[in-house]
Amino acid sequence: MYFKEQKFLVAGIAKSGAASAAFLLDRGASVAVYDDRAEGNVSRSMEELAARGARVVGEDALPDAVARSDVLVLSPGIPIDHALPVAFRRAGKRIIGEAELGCRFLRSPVVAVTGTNGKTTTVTMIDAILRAAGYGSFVCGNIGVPVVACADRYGYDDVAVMEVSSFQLETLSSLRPHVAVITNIAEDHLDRHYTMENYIFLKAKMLRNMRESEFAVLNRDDATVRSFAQDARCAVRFFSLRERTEGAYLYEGGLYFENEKIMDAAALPLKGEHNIANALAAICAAKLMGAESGAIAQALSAMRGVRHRVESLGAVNGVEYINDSKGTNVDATLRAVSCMEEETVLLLGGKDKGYDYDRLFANLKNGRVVQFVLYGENRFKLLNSAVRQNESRITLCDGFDMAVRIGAMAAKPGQCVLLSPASSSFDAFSGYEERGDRFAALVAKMREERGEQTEERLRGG
Ligand code: UMA
Repeated sequence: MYFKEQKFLVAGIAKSGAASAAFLLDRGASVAVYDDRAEGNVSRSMEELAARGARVVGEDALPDAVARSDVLVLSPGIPIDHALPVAFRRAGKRIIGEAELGCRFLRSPVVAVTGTNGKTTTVTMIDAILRAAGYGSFVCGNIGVPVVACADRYGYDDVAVMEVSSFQLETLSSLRPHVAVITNIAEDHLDRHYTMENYIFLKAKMLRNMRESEFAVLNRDDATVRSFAQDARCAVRFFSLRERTEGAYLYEGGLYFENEKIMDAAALPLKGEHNIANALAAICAAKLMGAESGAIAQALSAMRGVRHRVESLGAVNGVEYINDSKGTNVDATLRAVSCMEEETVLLLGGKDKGYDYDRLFANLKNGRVVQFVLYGENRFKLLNSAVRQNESRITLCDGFDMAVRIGAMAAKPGQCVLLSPASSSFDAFSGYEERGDRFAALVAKMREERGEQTEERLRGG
């Protein structure tokens, strides 16, 4: 990539775009920056980049910017059918994602993790294991750290544990991990990718550049993920909760890697069957990277939950509040509910991603959920599904704060209020983190109103 001879337009100036623009400016490239919503933090970032030599482009100047630029660097949050990439494609010009730019310059070997659910937990587990085993491991990608921001910071002796989303895979072609993990595939992001075929195609893209000396770690219990083995040109290992397989598996309560017992499943602090699957995926990846079994057991036994993923916020008035703001699809919410030991009031809603919520209500019919509080932009779609499933334990409201208050009123001491919305947050928040933080702030306010002390409890996600 010839930085000084090409003109770059960077679109979407949040974390990814700001890091991409800074990376390019550092190399003396000509950089223009654009965002559909140039306000707040975004406009502050744009000002900082302008002070370093970037040209800030407004909507009116976009056609001219497209004509003057050679390469569009796209943030993962901007869909590939947005008018700007479409204009670039029409003009026969290149489009790359932030992760693509990062992967072209990242020197460290990569352990990449994709899938619908469990990515962040699995990445966190692999990183913890590798660090316990003495590797210079770091996390990057969809977990909140742009890949491009790591390119200069880490070297050949480090290991990048990269969370890769389907959004990033749209514009990613140079990724060639040493180990690639695919956790599972369920319905997600259909508002962006339109069909399951497109979504599965993107997930499969992660293995495309891999060859004999590299390893795919696939979920054997997931038919779609298992089928990726057929076309893989790299070596394949599996992980399974159900059968002894070539790779990592659960057998008589133990977590095994190819006939060697690594630890008891009961020693995992993170609860739920899905977390055993995440741990098996992590064990398999770590073993293929050469980690010692002792380091694996030690790191997994010390694992704490991931923020916004079935995270206990403690109790107020005898009701425990659980933040699973990261539960943005139906499967994630079903997994979160499966972790609940008490009767649960479930807060559901936000921006629809094209889901079939009938499946959600059908699966929760005879479980621990005692009340559903539906809120947000998609509340009527949720309500229609609930009615179709003869679900009557429902309260409907508009905003998020009201939903939390209603949840608190509905729950009795000894029960839980679980925020696991099965929807994205973008109807009212900048992301799931902001929504989870708002939930935590509202719980803290209720605690303060009652004059109670904080009581943290580990639950794990
Ligand atoms: N924007 C536009 N036009 C649009 C859409 C967005 O101009 O049509 C602008 C917004 O105004 C905003 C910027 O683009 O300023 C947002 O870009 P972004 O959404 O890519 O935000 P980043 O902060 O760069 O975060 C991205 C990932 N976000 C998304 O994929 C939506 C983060 O994943 C990731 O952690 C970060 O890069 C670092 O790699 C978040 C996520 O929600 C956690 N991911 C999805 C998920 O996990 O389900 C895929």
